[in-house]
Amino acid sequence: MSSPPPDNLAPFMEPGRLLFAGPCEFIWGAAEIGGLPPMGPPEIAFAGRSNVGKSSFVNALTGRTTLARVSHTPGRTQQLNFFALGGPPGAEKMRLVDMPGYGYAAVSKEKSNAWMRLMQSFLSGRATLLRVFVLIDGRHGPKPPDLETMTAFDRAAVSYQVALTKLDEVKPAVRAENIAATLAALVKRPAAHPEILLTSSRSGEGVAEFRATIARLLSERGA
Ligand SMILES: Nc1nc2c(ncn2[C@@H]2O[C@H](COP(=O)(O)OP(=O)(O)OP(=O)(O)O)[C@@H](O)[C@H]2O)c(=O)[nH]1
Ligand SMILES: [Mg+2]
Repeated sequence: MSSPPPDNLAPFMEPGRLLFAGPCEFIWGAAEIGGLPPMGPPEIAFAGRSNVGKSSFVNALTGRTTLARVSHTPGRTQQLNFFALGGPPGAEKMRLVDMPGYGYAAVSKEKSNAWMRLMQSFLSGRATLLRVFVLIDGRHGPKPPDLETMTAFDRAAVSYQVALTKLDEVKPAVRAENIAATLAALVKRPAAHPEILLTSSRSGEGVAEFRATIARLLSERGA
């Protein structure tokens, strides 16, 4: 938290803070492909293995504790949850989309296949989707399901950026190793953003930089 943001992010720290300073409201839950909300303002989505901390991070970004439901038990989030940010629902500046996790064996194959189809259909057919953030557990670095997901995004040309989570629990040596392994896994991935985000929703590490990254993304797309 103490190190300054990279130069290219510095101008977006304040716009990022402001974007997330206002209200953020749950607007829509989609449990099936036909149930997606009509496209509107730009969207960003959160993907990652079950229990990696997606819903917790949505809460950390928006400064809430109970906006997105969090659980010790993997498989908590069971639909695509849409949140309106930067304005009242209907006039929001953008939307955040919290998604179910992948790679959790205790969720029935049938259910997890249905979630995967739902996510694939959303991610590949959404003109208003700016970027998917792929959250990877910073305690372990990328695992096979993470690599498979990134490969699927590369093939479908879904633009994504990786963030490491739960870094409050990671000792410096392991942290350096897992950062290196993550960067190595991103080389030659055409749809991957080259920079990774280092985060913890518990300590607040990287939250301000994440907000700035989103503000920069909005400004790049002229939104
Ligand atoms: N130490 C630590 N634990 C965290 C952090 N973020 C989340 N957790 C814990 O990780 C568990 C899972 O968090 P969730 O936010 O529900 O994870 P999720 O990725 O949304 O999980 P699914 O919805 O099941 O895919 C909870 O017990 C959280 O308290 C973090 O930054 N640090
Ligand atoms: Mg969740």
